Amino acid sequence: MQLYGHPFSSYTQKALIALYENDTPFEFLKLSPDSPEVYAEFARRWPIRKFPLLVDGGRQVMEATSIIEYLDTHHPGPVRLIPADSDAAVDVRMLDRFFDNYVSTPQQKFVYNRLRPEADRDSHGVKEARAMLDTAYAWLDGHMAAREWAAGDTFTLADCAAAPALFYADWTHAIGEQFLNVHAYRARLLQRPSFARCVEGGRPHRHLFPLGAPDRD
Ligand SMILES: N[C@@H](CCC(=O)N[C@@H](CS)C(=O)NCC(=O)O)C(=O)O
Repeated sequence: MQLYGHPFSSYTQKALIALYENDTPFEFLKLSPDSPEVYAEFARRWPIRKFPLLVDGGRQVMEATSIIEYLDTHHPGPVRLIPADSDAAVDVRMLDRFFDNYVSTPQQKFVYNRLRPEADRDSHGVKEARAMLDTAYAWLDGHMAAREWAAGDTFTLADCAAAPALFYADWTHAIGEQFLNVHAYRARLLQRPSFARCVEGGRPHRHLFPLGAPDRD
């Protein structure tokens, strides 16, 4: 299998966590200006040009969530990231949507806004994104009060989504000090070996963070 992505990209890390959790063999195809031919093949395969993208022989899978679903179906390992119980899986998928839609998406709004020319910036959109993050942090704090991982006792797809989402969201718009459960969860995610490996992989690229990476984590 081949995974197209970038080590500093949150959604690439989401897929990498799943691969690392089960020690699944794959080749990483880094999207970088140094390898225009890799990017050209990626863009040919997926004109939407959002990464990661997984290629497995004749099959290609877009979207980090779908990549994790695909791995769990076709290359399962000891760590099952989607529960076999279909009702438990509903919760996992619901929480995966929460982290993508209400943490990652507003976080990316800040980043993409900063990358725009000053005259094209969207201050109203950023204000809305900030409010969304605050609401998401508050909801998550209550949700995590009695949980180790997002969907309960075991590490799942939802935690693969949560780890990079909360990692970068806290850099972008700090999680309030009062949200102790969210801070504790983020710290647990940072200690998880699969995500710790992603953080190390991204470390040399911190200068790319458009909002300025803090000197921590
Ligand atoms: N919905 C996609 C989102 C992927 C995404 O936003 N990827 C970012 C990197 S973290 C990207 O491709 N950015 C490049 C761009 O927007 O041009 C997924 O879940 O995989």
